[in-house]
Amino acid sequence: MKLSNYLLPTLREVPAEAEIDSHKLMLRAGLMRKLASGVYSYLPLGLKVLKNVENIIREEMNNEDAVELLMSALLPKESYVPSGRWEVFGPSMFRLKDRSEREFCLGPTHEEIFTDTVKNTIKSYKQLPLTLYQIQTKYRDERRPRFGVIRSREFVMKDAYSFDADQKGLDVSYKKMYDAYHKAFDRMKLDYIVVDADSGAMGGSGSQEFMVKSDIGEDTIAYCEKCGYSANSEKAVCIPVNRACDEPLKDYEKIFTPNSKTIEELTEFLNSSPENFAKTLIYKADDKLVAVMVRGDREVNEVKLTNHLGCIDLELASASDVIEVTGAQVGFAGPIGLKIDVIVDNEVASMKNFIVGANETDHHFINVNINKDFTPAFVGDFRTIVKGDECPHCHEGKIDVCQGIEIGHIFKLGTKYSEALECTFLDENGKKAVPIMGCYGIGVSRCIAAIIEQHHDDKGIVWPMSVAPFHVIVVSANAKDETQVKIANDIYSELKSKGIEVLYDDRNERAGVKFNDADLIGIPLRITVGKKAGEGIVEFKERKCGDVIEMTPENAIEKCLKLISENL
Ligand code: 9G3
Repeated sequence: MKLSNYLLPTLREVPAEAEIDSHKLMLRAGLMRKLASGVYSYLPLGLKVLKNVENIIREEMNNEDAVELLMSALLPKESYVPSGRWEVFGPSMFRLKDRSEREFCLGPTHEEIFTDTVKNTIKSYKQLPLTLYQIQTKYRDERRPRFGVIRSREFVMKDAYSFDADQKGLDVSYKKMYDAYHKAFDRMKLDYIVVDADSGAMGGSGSQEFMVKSDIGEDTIAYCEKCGYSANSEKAVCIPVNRACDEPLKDYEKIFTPNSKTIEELTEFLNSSPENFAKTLIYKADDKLVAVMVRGDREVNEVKLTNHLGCIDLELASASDVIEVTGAQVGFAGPIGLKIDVIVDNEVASMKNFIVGANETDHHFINVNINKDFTPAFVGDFRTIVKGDECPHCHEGKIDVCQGIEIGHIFKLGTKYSEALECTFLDENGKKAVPIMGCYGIGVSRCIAAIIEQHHDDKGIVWPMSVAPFHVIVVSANAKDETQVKIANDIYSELKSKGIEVLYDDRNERAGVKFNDADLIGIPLRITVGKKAGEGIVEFKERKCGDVIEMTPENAIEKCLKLISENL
């Protein structure tokens, strides 16, 4: 490809909204352009990378006997009604009507569609196991799109769905997908870890996330260096720190705590510490108010709470709701005298003589004790794991945490969707049975951003050979020098004839501009045809190490072929 008739609008500066390196670089290197909030157009270079990432995934999926198809992205409401998800997804689902007022959505995920397809095509156990997949654009109206394609409202996903006759079969299908993901992400040169994850509304018997370690990752990963345990902090089990001193239980008493709304203000006023305080947060679960108590220095884990309550929507109650249910301003809620359920974290259940809000503005109770002074509706693990916690797996190591970007998520679904859609097959005894399902997602466009996050420097992107939009860039230092242009053209043609993806920067630009652009767009190998071209000397440079080596054009071509075949 010759740059003089390509579309590569590189930028020096990017909009301030681009906060993270990959977002800035995808704009600066001319891979994409924003069309609307969370909506991006792929320009030629970005599309080439997208296709390379897709093909790696496609090869590894096919390698594990998965079968590719392509479903519609325009889906009728009727498809989502049997599973109840037409309502569940609420404002996140893009909904529209056709000219006859029939309701549709832009597909956010396709469990129902694939299950319905299998329902209408698979009749016998002999046709199982079957894993189907697609690589397709998904639509989710994210409340807060950010970080470019990492959290966009339109994105490319590989979504696969496995159908087995029994649990054992699912375990085999799941393991095949697990292996395919490892191979695909390894080929993309991603540094990732697999963590136990929450299955959330998906149900099923468990799921795992493939997380790319990154400080800008929205997910928090809890891991144990000692035993290798790793889990999304949404799911990680917390071992309660029992400070159960054997001091005698005292009687609680009300104290005046003017304007001590926050833990800091309260502990300072009472000259105490957060561990002696149990905070009470009022939540609205769907349309029911519930109180949740965790130790003063802990955070409520809303995923664990949602799973326990089985609610669809969970959010902190509004100030007016809090005032109504506690009779006090926000910041003074407590368990004593509340008319709503009080759910208590395990740690609070072992605390003695602790401090709680008095459900009266500017007042707290001290020396409160669970079961003596209030009865919880439920006691369980409702806090979020923190660095330094005891490892819930080996109970010897200490938990550490890091941030991650989720690039893959695989689920053992079970029969939730096959039952909901009455998808059946005849088993070997001729009896009707329901397929056991798994589902497996990869954020394809998100992988591009993750690769850039992990493969860039201060000059720009440093593409791994396996996903690079071009393997070699040929630069003629002076487009007006006939000798240089001829030699550059010959090298370009020779590489092309050998099937190499080569970009020829034949623009009438200063050499410096060309070198900066070559570094910015991150092509792995560069051949510069400059002053010494007439002497049969060109410059060879690998993007990732930066050394410039002089050699003959023939040797430069040989070196490219060798490095490409070694690194693909
Ligand atoms: C929706 C909307 C948002 C969603 C979903 C559906 C997340 C939704 C979970 C999954 C599970 C798996 C198949 C591939 C692997 C992941 N956000 N999820 O289902 F309608 Cl608006 O997507 N789906």
